[in-house]
Amino acid sequence: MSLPKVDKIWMNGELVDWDDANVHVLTHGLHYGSGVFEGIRAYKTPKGTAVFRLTEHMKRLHRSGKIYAMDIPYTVDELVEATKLTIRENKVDSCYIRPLAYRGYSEMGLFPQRVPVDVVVAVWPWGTYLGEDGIKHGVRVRISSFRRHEANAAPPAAKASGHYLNSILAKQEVLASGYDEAILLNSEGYVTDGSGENVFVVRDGVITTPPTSSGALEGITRDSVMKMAKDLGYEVREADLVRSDLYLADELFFTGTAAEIVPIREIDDRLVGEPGPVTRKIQDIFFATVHGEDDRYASWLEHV
Ligand code: PPE
Repeated sequence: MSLPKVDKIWMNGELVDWDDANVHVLTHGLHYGSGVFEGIRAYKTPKGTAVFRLTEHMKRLHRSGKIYAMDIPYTVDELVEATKLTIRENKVDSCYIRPLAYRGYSEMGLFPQRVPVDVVVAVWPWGTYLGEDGIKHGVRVRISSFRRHEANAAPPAAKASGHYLNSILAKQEVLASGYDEAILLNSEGYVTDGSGENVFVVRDGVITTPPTSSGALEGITRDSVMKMAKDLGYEVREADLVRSDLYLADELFFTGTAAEIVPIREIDDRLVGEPGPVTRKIQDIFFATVHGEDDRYASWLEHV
């Protein structure tokens, strides 16, 4: 997927031309993955463009930085304003938003505390990550042979650039065999999440998702879906799941900012089937919310 260009990227407090938003090849983050990032979406609503849970995402960016003892030189509020400015300036009414804070250029080596932290916020129009057909009919998923990195190796609670090498291994592996997405188990064999999505299981009307202690990211879509599902009257649990819990599910779906709400129609060559009623209800309420057509969660929309 090539990047659709817009005009400007916010870089360390200034809007610079898209083509000038470059870094030196000796940037620390490029060598060691020493960065933390976010993925956020803005949607067109009847009241103008709104960013879904923008403040929550910027808080998570700060939490990711804290885990790596990396002070982000802009407050959550400043990053919120920078994002709104970048969206307005580029005149996009819906877009994906990628804030990134990374160790910049000054020194090499594994003690980065003196290396400055650079911050960028880029936006671009980006269709749903796993495709429109995936949203409608579901995706084919395989459990990767690569395990999720554990909390005492690289804490999955940090959405850190270097961590995504693990997801890349998993995704490359399953795409090479013709599947659409990977799910990773942790070293104990419990389900964590997808390469870039949280996972939910529906069985006998009960909705379950792995706890963050499994190694699953504390997803903001995950949190939103848990709240919505409870409000719809479903019992929602956070519990450890093994792979056969996926095989025996009535319904399975992914949640994530880039992917949105994606049904899983096949897992390890076992049929789950066309998206079921619970998944459909969650999709309906989620898409209505982000498009400003359902006022119940209007406080999650931050207008630009
Ligand atoms: N797990 C992982 C590993 C993950 O990367 C994401 C987001 C999620 C769960 C869902 O979290 P949330 O977006 O807060 O609901 N992945 C981001 C980056 C994806 C990418 O491939 O790049 C995203 O969806 O923006």
